[in-house]
Amino acid sequence: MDIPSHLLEILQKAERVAVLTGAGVSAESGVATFRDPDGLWAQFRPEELASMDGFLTNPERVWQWYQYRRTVIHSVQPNPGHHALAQLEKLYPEFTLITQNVDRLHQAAGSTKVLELHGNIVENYCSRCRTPYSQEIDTQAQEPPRCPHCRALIRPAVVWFGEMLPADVVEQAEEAAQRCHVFFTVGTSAEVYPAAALPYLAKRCGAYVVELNPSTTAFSPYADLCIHAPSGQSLPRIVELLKETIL
Ligand code: BJW
Ligand code: ZN
Repeated sequence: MDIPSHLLEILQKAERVAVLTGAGVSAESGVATFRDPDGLWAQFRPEELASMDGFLTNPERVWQWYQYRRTVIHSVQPNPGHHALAQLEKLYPEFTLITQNVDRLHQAAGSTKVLELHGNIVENYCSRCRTPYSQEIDTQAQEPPRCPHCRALIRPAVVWFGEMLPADVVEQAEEAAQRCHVFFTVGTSAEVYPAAALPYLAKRCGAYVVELNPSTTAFSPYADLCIHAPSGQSLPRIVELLKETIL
């Protein structure tokens, strides 16, 4: 895998770096992506499992799907890509890690500040009164519990299709995209908005935008540089070379 020397020169000079990650970053940990041929949406219908309509139509089915994914996520570890991003954070005075992932593997790898655009799969909240229920739910339960305050169904703390993303998180992500000198878009198909708009925003605001993905995406034609390799390989190599040039 070739890491062009001009990328290292740009990274050496940069003071502000932002990174957007997607499901591909966790693929090498054994977490399925969504839109790859072996991804979750090849097996399951997104509108049935990742929407409020789907949840209200069949709460048990949706709850069991999330319980299954929770057991997968509890059994996996961060991979070299996650660890490299945790190291990259330490090299810059201003570093922003924005993720669409709900698996918390960035935090497990040691990233200290992670902007979670699509929430997380660990916690829950009441679908009516929005009372948060953080990790107090029995992961073996086969149907969603009811909120003790209002008796409505408790749901996973993820963002489903048609739902607004947390406004404060989006605001911080957009600010980072606007301010950064280098923006990485890593392991995402760049198809789901508003997250997919961030690399375009960064580019419009003058950042050098690098895509790390084994495949071509909707954003690839607009990237300044595409490195077609698994992020568990490209990210550690970039960090290794950067450390060599800085020291
Ligand atoms: C590797 C690799 C390796 C493999 N290394 N890489 C029409 C046009 C525009 C927008 C819309 C539209 N119709 C509706 C919308 C809005 C909608 C949307 O964008 N839909 C598009 C699909 C068209 N967005 C929303 O609804 C969002 N809310 C919103 O817009 O609110 C305003 C609004 C309100 C009311 C009405 C309309 C608008 C919410 C989006 C929520 C997304 N939720 C999910 C599920 C989260 C919970 C859960 O996990 O169950 O988030 S969907 C799913 O997709 C998940 C992901 O975070 C998200 C993005 O996927 P990601 O991460 O990119 O994964 P993949 O699988 O797509 O790609 C993996 C990539 O990895 C691939 O490129 C591989 O090549 C690569 N890869 N191995 C590196 N080893
Ligand atoms: Zn409630």
